[in-house]
Amino acid sequence: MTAPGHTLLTPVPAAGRAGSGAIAVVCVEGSESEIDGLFPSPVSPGEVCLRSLLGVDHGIVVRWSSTVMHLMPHGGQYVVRRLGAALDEAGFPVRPSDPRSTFPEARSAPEAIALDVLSRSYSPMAIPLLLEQVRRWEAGVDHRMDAAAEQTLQRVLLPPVVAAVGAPNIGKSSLLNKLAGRRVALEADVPGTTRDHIGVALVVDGLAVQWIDLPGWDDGMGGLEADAWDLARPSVLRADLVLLCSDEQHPAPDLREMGLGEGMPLLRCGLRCDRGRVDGVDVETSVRTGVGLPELAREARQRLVPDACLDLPGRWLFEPRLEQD
Ligand SMILES: Nc1nc2c(ncn2[C@@H]2O[C@H](COP(=O)(O)OP(=O)(O)OP(=O)(O)O)[C@@H](O)[C@H]2O)c(=O)[nH]1
Ligand SMILES: [Mg+2]
Repeated sequence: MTAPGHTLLTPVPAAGRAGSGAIAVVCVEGSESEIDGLFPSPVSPGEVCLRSLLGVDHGIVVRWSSTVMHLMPHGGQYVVRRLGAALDEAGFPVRPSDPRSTFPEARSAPEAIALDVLSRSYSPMAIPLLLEQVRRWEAGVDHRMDAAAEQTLQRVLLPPVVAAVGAPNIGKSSLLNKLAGRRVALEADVPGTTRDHIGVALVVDGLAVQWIDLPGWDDGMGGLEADAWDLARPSVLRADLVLLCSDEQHPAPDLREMGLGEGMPLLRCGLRCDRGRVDGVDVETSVRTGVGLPELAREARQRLVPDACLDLPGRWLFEPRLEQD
C-alpha cells in the first residue's frame, strides 16, 4: 500500500517566470479511510464536485478511485503553496512526481522525464533537442557536456530575460509588438508612452524569452520618468541579454549612467532604419519595412543559446532525475 502523500501535476508556479496555469491539479493518494477523512463529508469514488479545499480555496474535486483523488484549486503560486502546506498538515506530505506514472506511454525513464519537462517548456526548439537527448541517454552515451554548456541549454527550458533599453520614442514598444505578432505594449509618437515596464513571453527564432519593454531613458529626465526607471532597473540587472536600442538621431544611452554594469551581455540594435542609417550597431531593423527583424531574432537567440552549444555532442543532464533512474 502506498504511503499517503500529494503531488502537484501541473507546472510549479514561480514568481516572474512562465510556468503557472489558471488551474492547478494536485493528486492526493492514500488509503480509502485516509482519503475519506480529507473532507467533512466524504467524496465517493467516481464523484466530481465543487468543494472547499481544506479551507484554502474552492475547487473541483475528482475522486478517481478509493485511493486516488485530484484537487483543482486556482493555479496562482500563493494558493498552490497554501494548499500544499494544508495537505502536509493533514498527513499527506509532498511527493516528487513520478514521470513514468504521468506518461505511461514512454518507452524509457529518460523519455518520460523528457515528456514531463516538455510539458512545461515554451520553446519550440526544446522538442528536437530533448528528443535527441532521450536517444543519447537511452544509448548510454558516455560523454557528458561541460557544466557551462548545460547551464546555457537550461535557457531552452526556462525562458531567459531580454530587456530593451534606449531613448524615449524611438520604437522599442513597436519592435516588441511586431515580434510578438500582436499589440502587447502601448506605442505612440509621444515620448514617455511606456511608463511601467512590462514583461511579455514571446518566441524569438525558436527560443521562448521573457521580453521586458522599458520606459525610455534620457539622462536629463526627472520626476515620474526617473522614478519609473528606478523601479525598472532591477529587472534590467537580472536580464540575460540587454537590447541596447538607438536610431539615426538618438544614440544608445550610456550603460553606467543608467546604473547598469559595463559587463552586461549586450546586443546593439538599430531601430527605424527606414528613416536613416543607424551606426555602430550589430543589427539594423525597421518595424515599418520588416528589414532586419529575422536577423535580430536570430542574433538574440544566438547570444542566449549559441548554435555551437546546440550542436555539442554528449549527454545533457536536463533534469536531475535522469541520474536517479
Ligand atoms: N518610420 C518608422 N517609425 C516607427 C518604427 N517603429 C516605430 N515607429 C514609430 O515611432 C514612434 C514611437 O514608437 P514607440 O514604439 O511608442 O516608441 P518607444 O521607444 O516605445 O517610446 P517610449 O515608450 O516613449 O520610450 C511611433 O509613432 C511609431 O509608429 C519604424 O520602424 N519606422
Ligand atoms: Mg514604449
